[in-house]
Amino acid sequence: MVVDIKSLGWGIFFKRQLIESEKTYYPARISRQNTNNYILLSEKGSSIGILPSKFKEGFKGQLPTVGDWVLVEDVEDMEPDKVTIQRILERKNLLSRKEIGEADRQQLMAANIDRVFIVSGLDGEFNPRKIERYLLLCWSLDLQPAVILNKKDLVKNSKDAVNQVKTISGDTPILCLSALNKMGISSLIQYMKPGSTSIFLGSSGVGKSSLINLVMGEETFKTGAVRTKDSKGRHTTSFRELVLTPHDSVLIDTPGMREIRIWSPDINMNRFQDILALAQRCKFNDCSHTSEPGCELKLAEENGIVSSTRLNQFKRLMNESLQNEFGNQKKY
Ligand SMILES: Nc1nc2c(ncn2[C@@H]2O[C@H](COP(=O)(O)OP(=O)(O)OP(=O)(O)O)[C@@H](O)[C@H]2O)c(=O)[nH]1
Ligand SMILES: [Mg+2]
Ligand SMILES: [Zn+2]
Repeated sequence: MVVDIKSLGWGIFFKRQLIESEKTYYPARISRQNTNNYILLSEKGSSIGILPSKFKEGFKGQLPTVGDWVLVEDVEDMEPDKVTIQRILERKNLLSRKEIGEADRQQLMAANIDRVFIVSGLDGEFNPRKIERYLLLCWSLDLQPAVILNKKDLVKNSKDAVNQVKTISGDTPILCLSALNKMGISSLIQYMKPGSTSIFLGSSGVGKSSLINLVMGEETFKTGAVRTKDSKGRHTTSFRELVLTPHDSVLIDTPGMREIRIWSPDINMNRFQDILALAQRCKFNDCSHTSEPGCELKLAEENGIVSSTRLNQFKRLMNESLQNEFGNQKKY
């Protein structure tokens, strides 16, 4: 298999990082993280990447994650498809979350993402609050989301659901699809520009792998019926994996997530610059924007300049980032 590296997402941002002394290395992209090695994709096709010990003992940086570009080197006395990972190239962006169960650890999910597809079912799974949570995650990381409402075949009318999502999603594209009936798949593919990387996120059973299989034109990933009686073993996809589509773009399938927590040190408020500017004009420096006199945000809300929904989203994100700065203290 010979692969055009541009289809894998390679471009000037990464090329600029190459240096003369690393001439014998070549770039590869992390497709999958196994317990003891990585599956990589490069111009040469698929290979197995081994992490040298410099990444292990006392290593303070981050380890490679799915979507990362790494520089690798063929090692002669190794098997032909094995390479060593020498360096992680600087990332365009990083999708991570706060690990569930652990107090304060960042879990890396994927790197170098152009589009996050937030997938929800239109059936019983439909939950605007959950979609909003994913939207906040994307916005806090400056990642571009699109909402997919799948399983359209199961409902007579999807308008209400679309309208509910519209109230919380701003200018985010919303796609109503059915993986079962292959409805809307060509419009989905239009979002996957050649050389771009998209990741599918959402609860287990919403149809992430089914949709990806349709884009791939073949059964790339296992899909499965959701067991409703017990929640054990209901996850069909159990690891993140990056694949090259026949449309010269890259997709990442992920296991369904029950909960998504934002890793607060990474939060940026770019989407809420207008609200931040207004908040600076509040009468009190430590205004909580709830009931204080002279609160500019309250005023803007009353005058319809800022919608209650956006104000709420702003407060929730601020709260997440303050939790990081001041422990668990809540300001909003
Ligand atoms: N009726 C209907 N069923 C669908 C649709 N898309 C997927 N399914 C079914 O939903 C079930 C779950 O689909 P998957 O694609 O495995 O879901 P997933 O999001 O990848 O789930 P995890 O891998 O567990 O996170 C399967 O039985 C699919 O056949 C759809 O558009 N309509
Ligand atoms: Mg799956
Ligand atoms: Zn205020």
